[in-house]
Amino acid sequence: MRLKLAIQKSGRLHDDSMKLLKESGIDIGNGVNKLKADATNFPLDLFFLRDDDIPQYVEDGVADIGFVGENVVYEKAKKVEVAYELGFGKCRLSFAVNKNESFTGSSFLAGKKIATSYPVLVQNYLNKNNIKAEIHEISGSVEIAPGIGLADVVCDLVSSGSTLFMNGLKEAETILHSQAVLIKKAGLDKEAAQILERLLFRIESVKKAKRNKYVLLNAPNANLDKIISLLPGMKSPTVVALATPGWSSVHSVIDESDFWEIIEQLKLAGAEGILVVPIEKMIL
Ligand code: PRT
Ligand code: ZN
Repeated sequence: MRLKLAIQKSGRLHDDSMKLLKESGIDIGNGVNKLKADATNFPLDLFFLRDDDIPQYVEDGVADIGFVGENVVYEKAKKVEVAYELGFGKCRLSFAVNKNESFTGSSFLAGKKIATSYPVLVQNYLNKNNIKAEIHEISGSVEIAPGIGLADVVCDLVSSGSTLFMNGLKEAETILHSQAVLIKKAGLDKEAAQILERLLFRIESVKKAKRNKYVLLNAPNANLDKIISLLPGMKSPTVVALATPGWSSVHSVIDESDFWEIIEQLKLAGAEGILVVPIEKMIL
């Protein structure tokens, strides 16, 4: 039994998807120019598809799981389950208006022509806010629609905002925050579910490692208690005596979110020679 994973053939999610598999210790055999490739050291087969087709393939069971943007998952509304947030491909789906226009909230959209590649998500938003507007579905270059008189408003994916800016538009309201997620077929059989669990365990270890740093520092023994209290570590910090009397080396793991704050406090508590090292995998 092998688990079938659908990923984007080429485009914004392809490289990060491949990188995550590689970091999870999964070697992919043949090149990506084919439709399919097999992992050589894990029971996983890869299918390379257009991102728009991934939810359908997973619903049909052609693939058991897929890596795809939430924007596509919710737009396609197929019978698939979001099993895990992968943390890359982050963007938002937003309404944007001419930069000179003053957007007054959702009522601004009433009676307007809206160009988008996400008609379902836009219609859901309009329904929720009880607004009637005209949706023009466009498959690409949505941002040029106002300039050529095709629409008054666009609803498109934004990451840096530079595409909107270059087209004289400004972001007005976000209707969805999106990232790449792992979707799975509803009712995955037991054996496939077990392989998925192994895969998720590896992915989680990679993600956890990225969020954390290994820290080594020298501390005067007089301040050791204070320094240890600042460093939780996986269980507790490792403390090793230095050759210089009265000093110890302290090793620990710090989460990215409070990294700088802890480093500052460590310095105040007399820590010296602080080294920060990336972690490759983290298994708890
Ligand atoms: O060929 P295929 O159909 O597989 O690919 P595609 O062309 O439909 O999709 P692709 O590769 O462009 O994007 C794949 C996924 O990446 C999307 O479904 C999102 O989940 C995610 N993603 C993340 C983005 C962006 N960021 C993004 N910025 N997808 C598109 N954009 C576009 C946006 O549409 C706009 O044209 O980038 C432009 C805006 O970027 P900024 O940085 O100028 O704001
Ligand atoms: Zn696409």
